[in-house]
Amino acid sequence: MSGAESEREEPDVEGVFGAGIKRDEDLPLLLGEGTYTDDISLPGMTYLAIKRSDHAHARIVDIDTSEAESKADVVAVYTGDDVEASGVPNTIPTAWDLPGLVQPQYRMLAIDKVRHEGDGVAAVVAETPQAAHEARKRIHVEYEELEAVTDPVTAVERDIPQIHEESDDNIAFDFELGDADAVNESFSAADRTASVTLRQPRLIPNAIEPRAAVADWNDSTQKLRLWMTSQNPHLHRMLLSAGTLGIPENNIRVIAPEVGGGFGSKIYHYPDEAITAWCSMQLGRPVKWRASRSEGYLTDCHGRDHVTDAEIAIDNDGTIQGVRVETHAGLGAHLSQFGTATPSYLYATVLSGQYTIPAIHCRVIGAFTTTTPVDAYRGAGRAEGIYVIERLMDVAARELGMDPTEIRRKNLIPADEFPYESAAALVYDSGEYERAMETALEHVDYETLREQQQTLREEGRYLGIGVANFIESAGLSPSGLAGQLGAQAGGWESSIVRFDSTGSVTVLAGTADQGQGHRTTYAQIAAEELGISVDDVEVVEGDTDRIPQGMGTYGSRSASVGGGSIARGARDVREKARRIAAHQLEASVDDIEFEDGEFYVAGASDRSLHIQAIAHEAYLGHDLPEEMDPGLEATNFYDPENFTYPFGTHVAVVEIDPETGAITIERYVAVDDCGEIINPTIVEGQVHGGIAQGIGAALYEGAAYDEDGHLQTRRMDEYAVPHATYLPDFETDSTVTPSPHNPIGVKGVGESATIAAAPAVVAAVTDALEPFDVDHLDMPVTPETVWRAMEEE
Ligand code: MCN
Repeated sequence: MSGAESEREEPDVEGVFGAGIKRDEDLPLLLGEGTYTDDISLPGMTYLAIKRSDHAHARIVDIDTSEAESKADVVAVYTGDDVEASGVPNTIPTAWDLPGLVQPQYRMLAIDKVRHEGDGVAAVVAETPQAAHEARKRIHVEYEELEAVTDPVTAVERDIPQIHEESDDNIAFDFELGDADAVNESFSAADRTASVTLRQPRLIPNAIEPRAAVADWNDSTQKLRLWMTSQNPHLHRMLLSAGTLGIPENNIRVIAPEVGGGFGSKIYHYPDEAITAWCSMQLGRPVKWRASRSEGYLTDCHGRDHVTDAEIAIDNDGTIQGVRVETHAGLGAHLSQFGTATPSYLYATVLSGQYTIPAIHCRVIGAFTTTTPVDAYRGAGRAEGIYVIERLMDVAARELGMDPTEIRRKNLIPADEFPYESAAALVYDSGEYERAMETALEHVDYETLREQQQTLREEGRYLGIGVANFIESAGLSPSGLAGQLGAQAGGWESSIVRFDSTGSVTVLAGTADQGQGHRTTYAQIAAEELGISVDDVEVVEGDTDRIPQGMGTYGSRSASVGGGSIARGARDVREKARRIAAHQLEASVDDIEFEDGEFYVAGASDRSLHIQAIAHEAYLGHDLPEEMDPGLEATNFYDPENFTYPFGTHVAVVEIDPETGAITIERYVAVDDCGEIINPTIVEGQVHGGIAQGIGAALYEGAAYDEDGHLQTRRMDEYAVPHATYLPDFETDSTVTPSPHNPIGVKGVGESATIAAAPAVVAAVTDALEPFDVDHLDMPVTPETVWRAMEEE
């Protein structure tokens, strides 16, 4: 990556902060030496298969388990009634409350009704996986079928089947943010308005490793060990403890070994991992469960599922006066942990995007449907919100006959207005939006490209240029604010930075990697702060018995919140070491300077001690300052004062084949600003993956249900995950605008490119179709939809 220079001083030790070093984690993974949950093998292991509903909505009349129980090697078969009778709390709790939220009980196995295809109705445990799968087929469930409803708008209309007793209109919440009166006034006062109705289809996460769990309950110690594919082992420990199994937290050890991707889907506390643990508790034997790919498609939380009416009020010179948004958000059959927060606070609060918009109002109706639960998927909430405002910018430009970059440029929040409080209630930390946008436009030589577009149009060729400006709100915080908004968990992160007596360092981090490269970047942070080599730092994540506390990895929070905690902990360690150095060098603490790991007396560089030698002294404990305890480590809890706000501009250039509607992405330019960059190679990898997922949403992906609520896209050959061959070369660049409140100036990056790519690509396609008067096409924009739009002109 090239781009604007960082204001940060060049790192003084090779391979630390800012260096694009190779990922430390890759070699064992490439050699097949990684240990994933399914690799865990324990003596006496049994295997669990979950009988799932093949109806979207039905009353359970009877479950006959006798034939399954009689099969060879079957250890036990359990139904929802058995779980209920065991006396455990049996609730899969939500982690985010909203005013007036309807919260029906979500159990480990259904007992009265099934509410989506894939709802668990029985669990069979056997000596072998084959026996468990065979026996599952011998569980006979009698259903009384009920009507299904898969669309969030239809779901809340009258005379539609009621999914939960607790909600007679299928509405879980009716959320509002912003000032409706101010927006009404802005619409009356503005010269013009423009509007768009858009659908953001359901996306199915496609982590390489399906979800899995291995539970081992020890009856004599009353302790549970649970290996699982988790993005947040401590959160899983907390949710399993009180709400679901009724075991004290300190009797549960959750271990997330290597995790092969998550994209949000492994944040959640699902019934499946919980029932694995419950079965182990019943049997006193280890139990393993592993989802098949199709089982994952039916049960991993989906993303998006929004239907939105959006309007913008603008003056003739392009000045935005107001934005009004109403969204029906499909929540699926049950409330997933952040299923309430994602379409409300994570969505409505970013509707100002990069622009000064005086008045914003957003209403979100959260609707139960008889489908797989919906929760955060890469970019969650922010992706949906930025898509809305960027589509509005394009339709407004069309309405005014302005260039899409001109209306954007006119309304950008100026660099000198930060911190900037938007009308959607967020205070952005820092930004230089124009710099990123102009950098991206220079890369594509925008003016020349527009001229080329005209020339090609005259030849009957349709080039389209799409520009998307985005912000991200990464690292939900501070905890107090999150709590006021309904969060049932904190926004902090925790770590321990520990020297051992031989001078190597262990970082115990509360986040949990699924491919992001934490072991490398965290080592870079600690090495930078302590003046040692990255090779001397070991990073440990994903085990609640080794790492005392943590909140996990999601919302692009690990670098800023987790990394911030590590930097602060390392600084505390360095300060303790400085006091030991002062004592041993017989100088005042204020006279001790630090460089490249060496403490020396100011003006006398021959009197020095290396931090790794001091670590040895700290554990010897023979000669420490009075009243200082031995050891050299620090525990840190870091609760940031605000989110960080990454931003950038992505430009997509497409060509449409007028004969077939086929879309070719000719160029894709991404300029991202994630503050200080810890590792540019890893950041570029994150941007590449993010663009691929954004293009996937724009052009290929989308879960489809039939009218009976059966998932039609239930296999990889039915759900179009973007292949590398579908994607162009990505041209990436960066600008660096540090976050002023983060200890290391970083902002998140993990979701940025997904947020930007979908609106950039859709904008490019609609731009290509301008001669056909097409303002908007819903995702996924396929050759068929393009062709039809051209034909209908
Ligand atoms: N980084 C950096 N400099 C910065 C910011 C980040 O070097 N200024 C590095 C970080 O240290 C980290 C990586 O980039 O190694 C991503 O950091 P961050 O943006 O903090 O995101 P998280 O680590 O919290 O990861 C979560 C984010 C999310 S929310 C999804 S979804 C997603 C994503 O990461 N899922 C992924 N990227 C993924 N990448 C892989 N391979 N697999 C997933 O499941």
